[in-house]
Amino acid sequence: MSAAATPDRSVLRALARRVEAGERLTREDGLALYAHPDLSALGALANAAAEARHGDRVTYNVNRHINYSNICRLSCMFCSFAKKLVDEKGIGYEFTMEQILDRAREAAEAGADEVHIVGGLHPDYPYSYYPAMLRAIRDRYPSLHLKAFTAVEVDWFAELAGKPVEWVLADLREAGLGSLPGGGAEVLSDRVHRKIFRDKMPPARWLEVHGIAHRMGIRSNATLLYGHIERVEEKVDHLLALRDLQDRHGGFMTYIPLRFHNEYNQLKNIPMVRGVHSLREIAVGRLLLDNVPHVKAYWIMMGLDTAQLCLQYGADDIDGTVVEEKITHMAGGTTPEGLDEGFLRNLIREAGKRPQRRDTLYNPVPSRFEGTESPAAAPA
Ligand code: V47
Repeated sequence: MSAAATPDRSVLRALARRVEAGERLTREDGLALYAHPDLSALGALANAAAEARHGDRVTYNVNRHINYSNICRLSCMFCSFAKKLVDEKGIGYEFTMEQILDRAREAAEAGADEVHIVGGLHPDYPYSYYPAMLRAIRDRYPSLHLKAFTAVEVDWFAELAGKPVEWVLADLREAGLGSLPGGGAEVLSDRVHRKIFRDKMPPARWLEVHGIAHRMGIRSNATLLYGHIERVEEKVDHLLALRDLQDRHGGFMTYIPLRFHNEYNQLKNIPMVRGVHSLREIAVGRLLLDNVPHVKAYWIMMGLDTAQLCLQYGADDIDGTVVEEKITHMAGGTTPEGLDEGFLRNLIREAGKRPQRRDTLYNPVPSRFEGTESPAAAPA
């Protein structure tokens, strides 16, 4: 092993003492965590931080994604989902309201607790389409929590309505909105914004929209898109910006690092990062974001094996059953589009953790599997 790769355990031991004492980590600490060569020691520290909060519990939900249309006025270089026109093969598509409601019905009939609704920035839909969609789902299937619309969509709706974001969020909440998903943050860096998502709203606006939601009592999630052109300092600054906003209003529930997928988009020459990279993202996120309760290993983007390992590296949530997913799968994703609840629980048990079904807001939900599983680890 070269001198540069020799793990400097004293750095991590010193950090561990500070984490245990409840001390906040600095930007320099964040850089040191990203650079630290002993990944398993870093994982153990992050796992201890997760267990201090959650014990051995790992949560998941029974949910369904509805990507209502991928027609989008933006052209982000990392995105394979967005299309300009509806086509016969359905690569560019618009679900009818009936197709949306069919999916919501299937979710309700399957006993789901949540539908996760996001789409492109459609250039022609009027503002009224969006609250009407929520209202139609809510009125028919009131048991479903509607986690809907990224900050980017909300900002676009404000432009369409000619109203402030506060007004839009209040109107959507009235129509059934339960919370906001964490998408659209990409990397909160002006450089990365300029280079690969310049026509999307700027990073400061993403933070502003979430801050407004939090002030109004609407909870949300936060993502980081990693594994493309971003620099380590930019990821640390991204995490610190989330931590700072969380200090102010406390509305983030979950941090979700998203692994970039490179097929059918303008960044196809960048090789996709592998498992060890994802493990580090989870561990660093857990340690730097001392005020965000949950860290999610999104199995759809990480892959099942890596997501499962992440449960020993600081993640305490593995997302949900999903059922139908387009954003990752149009970019070459190879995971299944959905998993059943029993499978998710086994993934968690095999990782040495205790599965707990939850709703969107992390309240425990009883599972039909409870009491039927053997206490030993799940089948190999
Ligand atoms: O906003 C787009 C990202 C996000 C690609 O809040 C890509 O619980 C990888 O935000 N490769 C949508 N990622 C997904 C998302 C999400 C997923 C699961 C749970 C939650 C939650 C949120 O996917 C987009 C964008 O950042 N994305 N293209 C790509 N090629």
